[in-house]
Amino acid sequence: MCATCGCSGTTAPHEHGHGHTRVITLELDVLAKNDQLAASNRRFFAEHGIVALNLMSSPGAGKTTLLERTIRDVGGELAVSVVEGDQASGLDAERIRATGCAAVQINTGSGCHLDADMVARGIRELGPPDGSVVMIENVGNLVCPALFDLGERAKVVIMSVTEGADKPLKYPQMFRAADLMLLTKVDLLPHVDFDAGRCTALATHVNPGLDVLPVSATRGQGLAAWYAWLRTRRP
Ligand SMILES: Nc1nc2c(ncn2[C@@H]2O[C@H](COP(=O)(O)OP(=O)(O)O)[C@@H](O)[C@H]2O)c(=O)[nH]1
Ligand SMILES: [Mg+2]
Ligand SMILES: [Zn+2]
Repeated sequence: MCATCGCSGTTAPHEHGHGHTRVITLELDVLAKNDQLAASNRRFFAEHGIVALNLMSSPGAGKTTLLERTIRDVGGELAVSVVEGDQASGLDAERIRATGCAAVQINTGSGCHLDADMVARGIRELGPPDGSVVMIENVGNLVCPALFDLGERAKVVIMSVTEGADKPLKYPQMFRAADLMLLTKVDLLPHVDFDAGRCTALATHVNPGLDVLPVSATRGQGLAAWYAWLRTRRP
């Protein structure tokens, strides 16, 4: 936001004649500082043989449901713990703890993404064991979580079939940043107007290196492939 007049920084030049150079510089500073802290997180994870994954999606796409199911299915094989990010409440961490898995909740208040410093603090509180998997559930938002490196091994975007097949074109930064797209809620495909082939084609158009796996966290469809992908990332 423009510090002088409070505009978004994208409006046409104003009468008071100031530019927006300072705003842009500040944003770059924030990202540069975040990148330093993310590098420190990445070193910590590497030293301890920990695989951290950054799970991102719109609100309600099914991140927590997927985590609950994943922990139930492969928690005996992979030591999993969870960092939960939401603006408010401890609801998701409670859902994860109900599976018997350790979880810490980070509340971002008015913030709309997790940053590397929040994750560092969450990890200190969580104390994940060496050789384990840390799932980081980001704040539900398809925009700025894509910009903030957390020091993770891989970024996973969870896209549900109720969101509209055009989202990879509208939010390309997210789909470009991701290593894997889980196309979830495929159990609902018979009931919604959603072209899964088009969505996959658009996602791989913006990111030709993107892996795509169709899954249903509630019915179990495709989960074996997700667990196989997870095992290839294990320490
Ligand atoms: N039909 C169906 N519903 C799902 C699936 N995964 C999640 N949901 C539902 O979607 C809603 C939001 O899920 P949640 O995991 O809280 O989403 P989050 O905000 O991304 O963590 C809940 O009502 C879930 O039961 C799925 O695979 N199939
Ligand atoms: Mg959630
Ligand atoms: Zn944000």
